[in-house]
Amino acid sequence: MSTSYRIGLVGKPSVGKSSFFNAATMNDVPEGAYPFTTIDPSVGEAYVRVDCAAPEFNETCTPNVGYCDDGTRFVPTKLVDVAGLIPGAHEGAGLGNQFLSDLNETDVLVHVVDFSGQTDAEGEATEGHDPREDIDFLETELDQWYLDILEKGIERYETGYTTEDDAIEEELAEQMSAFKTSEDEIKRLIRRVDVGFDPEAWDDEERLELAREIRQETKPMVIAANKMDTPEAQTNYDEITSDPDYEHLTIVPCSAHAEKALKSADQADVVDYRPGDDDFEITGDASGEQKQGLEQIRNFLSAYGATGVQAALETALFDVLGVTPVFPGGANGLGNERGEVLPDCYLIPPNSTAEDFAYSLHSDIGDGFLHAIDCRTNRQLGADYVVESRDVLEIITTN
Ligand SMILES: Nc1nc2c(ncn2[C@@H]2O[C@H](COP(=O)(O)OP(=O)(O)O)[C@@H](O)[C@H]2O)c(=O)[nH]1
Ligand SMILES: [Mg+2]
Repeated sequence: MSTSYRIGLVGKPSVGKSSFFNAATMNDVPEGAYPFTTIDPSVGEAYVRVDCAAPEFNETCTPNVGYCDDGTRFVPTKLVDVAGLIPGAHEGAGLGNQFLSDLNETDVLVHVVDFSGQTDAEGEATEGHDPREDIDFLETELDQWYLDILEKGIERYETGYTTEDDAIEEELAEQMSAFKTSEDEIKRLIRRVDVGFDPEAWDDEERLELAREIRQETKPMVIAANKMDTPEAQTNYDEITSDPDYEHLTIVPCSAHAEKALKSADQADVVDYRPGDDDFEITGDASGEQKQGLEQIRNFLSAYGATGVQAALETALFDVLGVTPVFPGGANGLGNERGEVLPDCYLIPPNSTAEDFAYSLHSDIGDGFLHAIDCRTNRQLGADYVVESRDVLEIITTN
């Protein structure tokens, strides 16, 4: 059993969430330039790329899930189209509550922002809207939501629902358990904002600051600067990526339209395109108009390196969340007893040890853990070894 990550697509209406979702999953979800097309959150399977380890062993892999294309593994991950972000969501307006509970189920967010500035705060058509407003809006909204919950925890602590010697981090970790945080993490964040451990002494600003820290830590986020195929978006992108106030953000230039067009053309055998690549080949008959469209996309790819859909997902999972891809293997050959070669690529939490990895395979394997073997070097690794990206590991157990 491997850990399953959920990447949530968020953003105000009409920024291109459904288009991004469809491009990434090629599922059929209604799209349209009007609010609330997607009432229910849509969950689909997307892929993240991992360089396959099999070629290093002169082997050809046989993936159990996902697929391998010329040395690139496409490892499945869950993608959720979280509709319903509107101003005032945390106060329960509109689809707000549903939005927040769906959000709770995600590990990392891709905030889809319409960089063309052609949708206003409510998702209606406009001109010259500053995408920075949308970035700020979502952050503020999430911070308020966290602050509300933080305040409840502080209140409980102060009114003595807890036993006397309970620490504040214990109360807050419990109150914020939906965010998958821990006492240690809360403690570390309280230290980081440097407010001391007596919540009665925290003023409003300090509470908000702490809420913000906890939010950033438990709900990390990438910004997909979407509609980058428009000149307005390109101008905004240049401006925002050189604005020092937005330096701390991870912004990935993106065209959901381009990704979708290439995948559709690939399925129709008009082009040969591997998702995430920086180029494609025209292999079939294309009309003059279609060719022209494809050449425009080719220009986009050479300017931005890719359509950005794959890049946004991978940046979220690997760079922002720090997930580690690891291959279970055998030191005496990669094949298992069923003749499968490197059938799995697991995505495990950052800083997982060899023993953690064993537990993620199966609790029995974790319980019986003796040591791991690095299949590339045949070196023996102890329980505390921190797994590195693309390790190929065999776990040796007592049973
Ligand atoms: N130019 C351009 N338009 C896009 C792109 N992605 C989405 N759109 C358009 O933006 C509008 C809203 O898209 P949709 O996916 O329904 O947005 P959602 O409300 O956030 O799910 C539609 O007209 C899309 O065709 C893109 O990459 N480039
Ligand atoms: Mg939608």
